[in-house]
Order: sequence, then C-alpha cells, then structure tokens
Amino acid sequence: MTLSVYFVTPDGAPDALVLAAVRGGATMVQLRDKHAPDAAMIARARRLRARLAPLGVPLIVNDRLRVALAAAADGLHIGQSDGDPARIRAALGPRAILGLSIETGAQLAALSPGVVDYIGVGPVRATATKPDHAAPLGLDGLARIVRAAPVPAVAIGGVGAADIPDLKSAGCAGLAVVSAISAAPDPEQAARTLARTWSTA
Ligand code: TZP
Ligand code: MG
Repeated sequence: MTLSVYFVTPDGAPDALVLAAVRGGATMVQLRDKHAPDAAMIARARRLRARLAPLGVPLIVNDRLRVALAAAADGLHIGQSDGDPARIRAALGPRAILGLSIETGAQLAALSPGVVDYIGVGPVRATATKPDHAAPLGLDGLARIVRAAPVPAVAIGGVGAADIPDLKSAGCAGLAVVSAISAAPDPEQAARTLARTWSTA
C-alpha cells in the first residue's frame, strides 16, 4: 500500500479517468460514488480492479462493505457514520485494506488499535466536492492529528500539488484528491505532477 498519490473518483467517473490517473502515477484508487446503485458499483469495481491489480495499484471501495466484498476489492474506506470499524474489519477479513476518515482529534482518540490500516484526515480546506464536509482543519489542525496518528495518514479536502511540502512536513504519507486530478485539463499530467512533486519535495 503506497498512499502518496491517492485518487478518489468523482461521482460517475469513467474508467478512462481512473486509468489516466494511474498512468500519471496515482498509487491508490478509491471508487467513490454516492449515487450509483450497488450493482453498477460492483461491475465498475471488478472491471477497474482487473486493470489495476497488474499495476500493483489497490482499488478501494468507498462506504459500501457489500460492494467491496462482492467485487473482491483490495479494500474499503469508511467514514465516521458508516458503522463500527472493528465489526467492518471482521467482515472484511484481515488482509483487505481498511481506511477511516478522521475529522477531529476526538475521533482519532476513539480509534481502536489494530483495526484500520490508514486514516484520511480532513477536510484540510472547504471543498465543493463534499458539500456535507466537517469543519476544515487547516494545515495546523491536520498536522496535530497526523502527528498523533498510530497509522499512516493521508490529507484530504482541497489539497493539491502546491500543498505537498506542507503535507510532508506535517508527516502525511500522501494526499488524497478528487478535483486536483479529475477537474484538471489533463488528468494524467496532473497525477504525474502530484507524483513527481511528492517524490522530490
Ligand atoms: N472527504 C473529505 S473532503 C473530500 C472527501 C471525500 C472531498 C475531496 O475532494 P477535493 O476535490 O480533492 O477537495
Ligand atoms: Mg462514508
């Protein structure tokens, strides 16, 4: 699991967008779609996993345990309202990657040891991609949580290549982005810039 450039898909993302992100250097992909029916998500997850597995890029499903299991995805990413992480870990099995969103220091303090493999910390900034997001942490709030985290942490929410030096200083293992890749004129090139910046910053 390499978290450095973690691409989270926008709703309805075509496979071509995901493949472009990975060609550019995205190291992990989360299939996130708040509206697609389960059956469509399962079909997309299976298709994408078949393309990404030979490249060593894990395919993580957002929110839906049943989809992750049915598609034999590499893992699942859950939020604070998606259920008890320990029960989800038990259902998912010990080998799958399990990620959890953390929005506050209190949520981090409540994290049981040995349950999740990584956390997504944010939003760092307000972002139109997730209209119902929690209060933005800012870079200082992010750093406070990341420094106390017992597992690798990725920053999420309004972050992009220009933030990479600060995110590395804060101790992040990577950044998770939607629009920095999906809304770029050339998503493959945007992912490449993120990957190169991460490796050189
Ligand atoms: N969780 C917290 S912020 C966010 C998610 C899924 C959206 C991030 O999108 P963007 O476009 O990278 O700000
Ligand atoms: Mg969720």
